[in-house]
Amino acid sequence: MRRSATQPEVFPRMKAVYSPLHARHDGGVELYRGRLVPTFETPERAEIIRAALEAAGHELLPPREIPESRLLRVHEPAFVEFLRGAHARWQSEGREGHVLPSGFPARGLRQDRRPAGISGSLGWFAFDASTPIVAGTWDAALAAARCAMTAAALVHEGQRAAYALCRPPGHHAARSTYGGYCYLNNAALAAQYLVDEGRRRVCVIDVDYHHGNGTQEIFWERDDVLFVSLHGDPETEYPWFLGYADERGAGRGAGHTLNLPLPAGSGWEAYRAALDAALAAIRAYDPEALVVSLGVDTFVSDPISSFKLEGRHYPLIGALLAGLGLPTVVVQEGGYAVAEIGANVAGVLGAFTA
Ligand code: OKP
Ligand code: ZN
Repeated sequence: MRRSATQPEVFPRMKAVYSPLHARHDGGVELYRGRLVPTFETPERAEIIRAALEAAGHELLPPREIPESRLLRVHEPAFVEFLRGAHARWQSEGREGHVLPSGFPARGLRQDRRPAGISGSLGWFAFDASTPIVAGTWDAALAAARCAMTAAALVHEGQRAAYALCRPPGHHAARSTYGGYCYLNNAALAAQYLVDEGRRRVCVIDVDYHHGNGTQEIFWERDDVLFVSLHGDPETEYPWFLGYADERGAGRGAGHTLNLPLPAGSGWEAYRAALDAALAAIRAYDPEALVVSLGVDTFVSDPISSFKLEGRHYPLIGALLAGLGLPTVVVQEGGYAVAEIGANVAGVLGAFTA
């Protein structure tokens, strides 16, 4: 679309919140199919998305210095303190190697006390071994959370939509657990920000390939946030232990969680039908704002996922989401087919400026 100085901006650019601090989270390994491999969640991902957004004419801006106290609207203080200090503590106890947990409080083990030492603490707060903590992890996670909350602030202040280029992602992180490459729940923080600023019903729709177990847990007993998720069936797909169709919320939140698992290998037709069901549930809830957990690991050649969406489907997803006509915060989650990640994200966002 060509513009000149004399022409009005008919196709306004989208505000996209980005921080270079994401790059401090790098160099980790994850346990993947029995091997320690370099993590799939790399700094390159965010830089490729940034380049694609710039090429598409979106406006990049830095996150605001949102007070850290906002984190505690979603996360437990002890969890935040642990994340902030975990790497320094690991080092001060003279350990080498990567900061990964190696034991977890499974059934039959005590759930009522956190061990004092660093290894027990890691197993207490983590739920998998795919989520390393390096020296810069806290700085990056905090910056990502601020990107999400800044995008929420922009939307609250009147932007029709805003995008947060969050890295590390967030939707697997719960009130006091981390995993799945996620430390702080960026999308939940954005939704909570909108609630705290007075939006009465907020919906989080999670279109990442993996179930957003952390977001679901955070809002499980609440009726002021509707959580809707399309994802690979946890019978076979990560995170395996949450995301089944019979999970509908509890207490006041009963009926305010909707899971739409799809078999691994699903293509656009099945995906589109599930998305239509999600959109109908959202319209029935009549929210005042929408948060999209945007993972593009639904792409056919994603290295760790098994849906078969193609590049041309992302603008269609964007158009369907934009068609809700809601003030919308789009928060970056997964997507590991690095060569196509920028085009796929830009494909979704383009629908919000058209
Ligand atoms: C993060 B996000 C499967 C191993 C899965 C963790 C995947 C985290 C995905 N064999 N490892 O939702 O994109
Ligand atoms: Zn994912």
